[in-house]
Amino acid sequence: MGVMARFLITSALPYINGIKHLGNLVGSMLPADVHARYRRMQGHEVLFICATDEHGTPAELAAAEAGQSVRAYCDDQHEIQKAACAGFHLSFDHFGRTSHPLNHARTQHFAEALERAGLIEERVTAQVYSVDDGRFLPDRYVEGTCPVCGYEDARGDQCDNCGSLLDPVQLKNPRSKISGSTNIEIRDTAHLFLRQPLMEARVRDWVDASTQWPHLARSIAFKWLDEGLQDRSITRDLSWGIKVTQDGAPRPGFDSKVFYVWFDAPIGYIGATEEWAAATGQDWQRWWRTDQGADDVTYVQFMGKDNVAFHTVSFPVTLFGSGEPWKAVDRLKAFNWLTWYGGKFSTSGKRGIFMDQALELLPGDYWRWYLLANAPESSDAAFTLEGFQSAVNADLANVFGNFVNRITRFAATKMEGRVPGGGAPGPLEQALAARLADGIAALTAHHDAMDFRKAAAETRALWVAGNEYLQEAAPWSAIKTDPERAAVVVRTGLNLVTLFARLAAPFIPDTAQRVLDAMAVPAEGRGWPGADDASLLDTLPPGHAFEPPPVLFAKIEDTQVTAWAEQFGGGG
Ligand code: B3M
Ligand code: ZN
Repeated sequence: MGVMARFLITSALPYINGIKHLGNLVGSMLPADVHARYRRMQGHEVLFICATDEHGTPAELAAAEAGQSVRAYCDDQHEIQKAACAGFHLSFDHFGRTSHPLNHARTQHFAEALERAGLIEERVTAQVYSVDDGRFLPDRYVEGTCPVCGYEDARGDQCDNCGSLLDPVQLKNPRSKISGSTNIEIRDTAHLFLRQPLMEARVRDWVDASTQWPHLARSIAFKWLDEGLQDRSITRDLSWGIKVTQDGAPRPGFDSKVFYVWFDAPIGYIGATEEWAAATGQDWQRWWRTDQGADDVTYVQFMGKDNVAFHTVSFPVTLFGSGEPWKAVDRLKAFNWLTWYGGKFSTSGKRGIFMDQALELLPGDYWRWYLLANAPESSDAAFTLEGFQSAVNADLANVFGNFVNRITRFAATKMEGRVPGGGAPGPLEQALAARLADGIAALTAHHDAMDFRKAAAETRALWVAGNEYLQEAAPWSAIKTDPERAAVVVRTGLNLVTLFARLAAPFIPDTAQRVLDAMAVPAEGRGWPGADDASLLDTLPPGHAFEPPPVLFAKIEDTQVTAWAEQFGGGG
């Protein structure tokens, strides 16, 4: 085991309103979990943090639709999302809430530090007010006629017809998207503006130095920087959210306003870590304050590409602008979109499978494998039921499941359920050992690089190599003429079972655990194997007792695909 390192891993925070679909899952939380598991298996110290993102207009509107107070709605939805994440074996150290008082306090702390640093300015601006809704309307909740092209369904922030970026007050015949009311006024209202341009040079230098980021992330960050940072309003006329303070007291004139959701959400990574510390008695500052030990932490973030700018520009403006020594992201993995047969997932359009629905059909590992093997990394990727069926039946059932089943059942009957001794490895085993060393080195490199599709492909290739070895060594024939030879092959095969389970554990953790439990592998034997481990095929010593694992995966039948296509809008 090399020197132990420390990894802080965060996934983009899922919005509170509604259970997430499989695209949200594979675009942040799931790959973050794979990486957290991988780093833990290597023996590193890992803190894996996520939370529900609970503020903003969507939460208010969803609660109203559900006939609940916003708080009651968020309380329910947080538990629903937490349960769905558990069903997919997402191993967060803490799954917090941006509505937690600790995040309120931390957000207010940052706003006041930014104000002391001269980066906050209070300004009065003209905003769209809906008299019938009794509220100011956020940009996306104003509709009307585009002043540029005349399109009548333009939104307050952008016209989808001509692409113009708009200010809601420019719309002609404005109407409320919430109620449809046209009883609209333009009213002055005060807001806090974060003077981002003053931090532009500091952020650019940091992005310049962040050479480890993938190209997609760097290009988005530079695009925003090259366009020139703007002063950004960080408060909204909403009642649900984090109250605006000044010097620790309610800010005069802001009692009907809260911080903008994208100001408090990234701070939620810190807030959720403080929740974790409060719940466990651990020290959170050694993860987030570079003056308290966080300088030796590698901070890795996972998100969809639409969140990159907020994480590489806006959030760093907050961290650096505070003038305090906060840990900023070191590595970042951004995903494109998972589509449903090339189109969008849609709750209302009944297109696509959502996390809770998936778990009603099959256990989490089935989905984990296909989503990661087909992850939308360098481009969008389509989820298809046919692709899912093929990955489950070929990779999981036929290659991995069948391998485990064949060798463990053979050994259970012919070797009394114990690892046989005797015989010495021959040329076949030497060739296999060389293949394993190369494969584990390649797989380790793919996990280090967070290349999930490549890591899944290499994991599968190793399973295939194990099947080919068994086919060629054929213990069921050897046992008739050369028991010592048969003993070598069975011993090798049983050790391959545990090795393959360890290598697959970051992807299909529940299955891996069931295999390692059945093989009675002790905890200290479940770490990430080193490519140069000489003992890869001897971790189970002769005489070691085991039970054949249960059948690991059931094949997906064509009738199921047909039924699911009907239910979830498959087939394009
Ligand atoms: N809640 C997810 C999204 O934009 C958003 C991420 C916040 S991470 C601080 O879909
Ligand atoms: Zn237009």
